[in-house]
Amino acid sequence: MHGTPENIVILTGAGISAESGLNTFRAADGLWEDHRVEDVATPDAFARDPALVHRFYDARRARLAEVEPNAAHVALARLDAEWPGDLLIVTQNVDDLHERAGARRLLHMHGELMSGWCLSCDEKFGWTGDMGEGAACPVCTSPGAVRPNIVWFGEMPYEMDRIEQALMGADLFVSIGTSGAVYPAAGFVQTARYRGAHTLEINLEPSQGSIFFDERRFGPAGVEVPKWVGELLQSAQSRPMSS
Ligand code: BV8
Repeated sequence: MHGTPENIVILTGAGISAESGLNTFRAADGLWEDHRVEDVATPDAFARDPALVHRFYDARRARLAEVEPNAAHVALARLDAEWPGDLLIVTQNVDDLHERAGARRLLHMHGELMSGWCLSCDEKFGWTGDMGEGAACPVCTSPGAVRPNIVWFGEMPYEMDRIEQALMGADLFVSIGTSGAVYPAAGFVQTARYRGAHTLEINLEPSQGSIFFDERRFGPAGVEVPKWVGELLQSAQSRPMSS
């Protein structure tokens, strides 16, 4: 059994938002909100049919108003508030449920539904409501140059330096609700292992990288994450104060 950790990195994926009512990416039929991923989540798709891609993201952004964070988001926000060491939640999700649960030490490596990016002036900004093709940039006012601030396939995820830094210093890496199908996120467990971190996977079923984890807990995030957070905070309370 490993000791009580100091510095924690937590990776989350669509599975942590499933119990809030948001669809995950890889339903049985491999479709995602009735679309093939390559038809809506690539720069080519956007160049080919911007209206379709805007409809896809506008629908998902509107859905956010109908859902709430679940017990897993709330438990991570509590851990974030109470953990004395370093802690970083790296989410692949583009929903705002971690923030709405109160998480602060958080970054969205694949962008956010509630954000836009102007291709004229390159500014990024908050966005609520539909975007559509003709949206005007709130910064440079040019019409029709605003795209979803989402990292599509083939695009570079955000804040990779900060993520690598956190992984280099972590002694505990926890992956929650992700299939381990998409890189570079799916490779973070390797970096953590290489640095000697203890690795824990919490998922409904084994992910594609399950064999790389020292410890695995299977079940719904809404049940397993609060349990894990409770145990971790309990063990931290009972350890001698680190000098
Ligand atoms: C990059 C935003 C390089 C979109 C997303 C071969 C060909 C082409 C490309 C590649 C290739 N090999 C590797 C690549 C790169 C590619 C990639 O990895 N492709 C895969 C498919 C092979 N990666 C990229 O393109 C990345 N960029 O590599 O750039 C580069 C380098 C230099 C300069 C420029 C560029 C960018 C990837 C980001 C793509 N964008 N999202 C949007 O959201 O609209 S990815 C999208 O899928 C999500 O963001 C998420 O990251 C990803 C994986 O989804 P998951 O979150 O894991 O969800 P999933 O449904 O898959 O799984 C859910 C899990 O939860 C399941 O395991 C399930 O069991 C579990 N679960 C369900 N319910 C519950 C639960 N668990 C607990 N409780 C529950 N209740």
